Amino acid sequence: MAVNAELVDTLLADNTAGSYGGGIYAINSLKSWNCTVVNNSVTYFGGGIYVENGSGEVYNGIVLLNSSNRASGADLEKGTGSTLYSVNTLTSYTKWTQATGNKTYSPTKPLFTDAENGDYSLPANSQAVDVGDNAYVVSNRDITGNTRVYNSVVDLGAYEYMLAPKANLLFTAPLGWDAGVMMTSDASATSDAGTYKIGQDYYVRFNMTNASNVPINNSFVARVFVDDGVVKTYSIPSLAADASLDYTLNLGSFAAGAHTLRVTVDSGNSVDESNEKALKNRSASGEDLEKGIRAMVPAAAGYADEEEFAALLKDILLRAAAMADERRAI
Ligand SMILES: [Ca+2]
Repeated sequence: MAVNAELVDTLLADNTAGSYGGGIYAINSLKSWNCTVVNNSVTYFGGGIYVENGSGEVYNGIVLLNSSNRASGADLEKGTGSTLYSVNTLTSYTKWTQATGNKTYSPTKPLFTDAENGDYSLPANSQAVDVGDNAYVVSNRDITGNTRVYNSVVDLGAYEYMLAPKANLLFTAPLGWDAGVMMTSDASATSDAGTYKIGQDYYVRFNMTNASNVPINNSFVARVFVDDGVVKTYSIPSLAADASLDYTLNLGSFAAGAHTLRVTVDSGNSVDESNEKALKNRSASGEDLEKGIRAMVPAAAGYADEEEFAALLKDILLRAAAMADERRAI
């Protein structure tokens, strides 16, 4: 019982009262946003809600299946001089002073997950999902702490339906790194090497993150490929929510020429990821979460790097030109 009540994201269910208001008894005014008032009972007035002497306002609510010993008093009732307003509320009540966008309860359509056992959350196919009015959303969380609003339109009642969250595997840059996957000739480097040298060891460093609040409890593998051959397979038994793993692998030295490095994770589809489809579509094979890096090793063995090689070429050409000039002079 309250003199003036304001309720948000509240479940009032399975209560009983004597004379007034099985779920809510407001002596003066009542304002409620996203409240579920169900299966309450009263002996006389207002099985769900009773507003005695003021205005009762119900926004995006569910008010139904309440009962009274008096047939007319099941869901809502008001005292003389009180008013009852509702916006986008799922109810069987029809005597509102003013109602906008109310939804008619259908007992043959799904509504709650398991009302018999006290679970008044909403299944995906509930008649209360995505039918509210976002103009009357006053909280960014529902009764369980889930996001309000999910899927663009607010649901009715205390619970917002949302798909079960999934794990989300990503290559992410660790603190201080400039990429989630990089190739370098320095095992301690934090950025991709700009120049590659003959006869030098190369390292691949990568970091994968479970960028979700759902732990991965099944094992999966990450593989490193050089020129499409597997050079290392990492078996990862699990990955906690928000957890990251860093790997550094010495690939040894490369022969002169172009080489392709590829790192994949979960190519066996053992993790059900929320972003899997998007990442798969981006990948070359259509199957792996992957990131490819092309490493160019200078073609002329014996010269330290591309810049040195280019300078040498320029020098050779200048000398050749000078020799040609000398010959013409003779
Ligand atoms: Ca929704």
